[in-house]
Amino acid sequence: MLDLVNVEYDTLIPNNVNLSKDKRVQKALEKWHPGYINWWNDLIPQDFQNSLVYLRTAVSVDPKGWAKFDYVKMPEYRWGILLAPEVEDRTIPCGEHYGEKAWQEVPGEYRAMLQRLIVIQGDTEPGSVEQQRFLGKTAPSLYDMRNLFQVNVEEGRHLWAMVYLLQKYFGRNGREEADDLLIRSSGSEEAPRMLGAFNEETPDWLSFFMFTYFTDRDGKMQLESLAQSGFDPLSRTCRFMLTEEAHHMFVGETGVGRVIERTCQVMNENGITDPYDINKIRSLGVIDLPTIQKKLNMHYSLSLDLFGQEVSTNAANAFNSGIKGRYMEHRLDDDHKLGDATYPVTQLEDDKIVLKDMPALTAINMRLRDDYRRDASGGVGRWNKMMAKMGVEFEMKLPHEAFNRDIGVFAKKPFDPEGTLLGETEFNEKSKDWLPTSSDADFITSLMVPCVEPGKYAGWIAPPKVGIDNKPGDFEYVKLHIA
Ligand code: BYC
Ligand code: FE
Ligand code: FE
Repeated sequence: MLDLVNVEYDTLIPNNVNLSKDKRVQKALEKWHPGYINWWNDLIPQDFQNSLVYLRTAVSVDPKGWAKFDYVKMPEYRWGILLAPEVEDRTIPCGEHYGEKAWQEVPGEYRAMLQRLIVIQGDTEPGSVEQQRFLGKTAPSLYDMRNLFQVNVEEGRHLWAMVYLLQKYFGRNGREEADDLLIRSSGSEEAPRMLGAFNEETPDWLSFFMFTYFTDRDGKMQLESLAQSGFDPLSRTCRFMLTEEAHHMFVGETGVGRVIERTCQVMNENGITDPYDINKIRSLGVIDLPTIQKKLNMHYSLSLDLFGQEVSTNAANAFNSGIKGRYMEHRLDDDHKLGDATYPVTQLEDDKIVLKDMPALTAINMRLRDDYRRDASGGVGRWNKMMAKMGVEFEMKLPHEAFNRDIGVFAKKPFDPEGTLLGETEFNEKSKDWLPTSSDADFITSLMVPCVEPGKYAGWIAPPKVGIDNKPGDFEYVKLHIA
C-alpha cells in the first residue's frame, strides 16, 4: 500500500511519518533544523546559495512518481523525512530471530549496536558534502554543476533520515548523537568524520566522478544491507534512500565515461595511438588514460576499506541479531542463520594470499565486499567497451583487493595492483605509476576551469548523451545570477 496521502508537505519538514502528531520528535527536529541550515550555509560557497538550481525533490514514496523537478534555491530545498511504505507482516530476515515479527521499536538488547550503525551511516552523508564543497566553482558545465548539487542536497536528506531515527528512537542519547553529526567534519584534526574515505579530499571533478562511482556504491551496498534490518523503521528509511542513490552512481559512471570518451576522441583526432604518450595527450587539454586508471586505483582501494575487516565479530553480531542483513538477503537460498555455514575469506599466510573457509557469520563484511567488487566491475566493463569501439587500445582494471589498503589483513602491506607483494623500497619507487602523484594532481587541477555557458562543456569532458529530466542540450540547469 502506498503512503502517498500521508506526505505532509506544507510543514517545515516534509514527511510521511505523521510528524504533526508526534510533537516530541517534531520539536527535536525543529530544534536541530537551524544548526543544519547553518552547516549548509557555511559549507556551500555563497555564490551558489542564491542561484536557482534545477533539482528534483522527493515529494512522495510512490516508485513511479516520487520526485518533482523545479528551480530551487538550495537553502530552500525541502529536506523531507520519507520512509518507504510499510510491508505488511514483515518478518526479521536473518539471524537468531529469523522469521519473527520485525521490530517497530528498538529491541533493548541491541540498542547500542543499532545506534552505532545509524550514527556511522549518518556520519558519511554530511562528510561527502563537505568533501565536495568547492567543486561548484570549477564545474565543467551547468549540467554537471546541477548534478553535483543534486547529489549534495540528497546526501543532506540522508543525514536527515538518520537524524530522524536517532531522535525518534534513541532518546536523549540519540539527540546528542544527532548534534554531534554537525560537529564532526571531513578532514578535521580534532573531530574528523568516522570512516577513512570521508576524510580524504575530493579536489577535482575526476575525483568527484570516481567518488560517486566507487564510494557512493559502498553506500548502496551498506544501505541494501541495512534495508534488510529487522528494525523496520531503519529498513524502510534505507529502502527509500536507495531510490535516490541510483542517480549518484549514474553521475559517477557517466562522468568517468565522458572523461574517457573525450580523451579517446582527442587522441583519435590527433592520430595518437599510444595511450602512454602522456605529454602529447596532456598538451591537448585532456586527461591521459593511465592517469584516469591511477585515480580509479585510489578511489576503489579507499572504498574497499569501508567494508571493514574481512573477519569481524561486529559484523557477525549485527547479522546474528537481525540488525543488518546480507546483500539481497531475501533472495538468498539458505537458512539465513548461518550456524555452520562457511565462506571463503582472503587471508595472509607467510605473506601469501590464500582463500580460507571461515565461519560465514564472521565473514559478513568479506561477503559484502565481494558483492561490491562484482557490482563495481559492471561500469568498468562498459568503459572498456567504449574505448574498444573508439579503436583505442587501453583497458581500465579494478586493482587487486590487496593494493593500497588501510583496513583488514592487507593493511599497510606493499602489494602491487596485480596482488604481488613487493619490498617496501620497490613499492615506493613504483607507486607513482599506480597512484596519482602531485604532478598528476597539478595537471588535473590546471584543467579545472569553470564552463558555465548553457550547453557548453569544458574541453576535457564529453557532453552527456541525454539531459536530466529529458531537457534539451542547451538547457540552463543552473541560473547563476538572479536579478
Ligand atoms: N575506517 O569489525 P570491523 C555512504 C573500525 S557509505 C575507520 O570490521 P565493522 C555514502 C570499526 O569501526 C556507507 N574505522 O567493523 C557514500 C571497528 O571499531 P571498534 C556508510 C574502521 O563494524 C558516499 C574496528 O575498526 N555506511 O553511505 O564490522 C556518499 C573493527 O572493524 C573502518 C556504513 O558503513 C574504516 N573504514 O565494519 C555519502 C554502514 N572499518 O568498534 C554516503 C554502517 C572498520 O572495534 N557501518 N573500522 O572500535 C557498518 O556496517 C560497519 O561499521 C562497517 C565496519 C562496515 C563500516
Ligand atoms: Fe547517501
Ligand atoms: Fe549517495
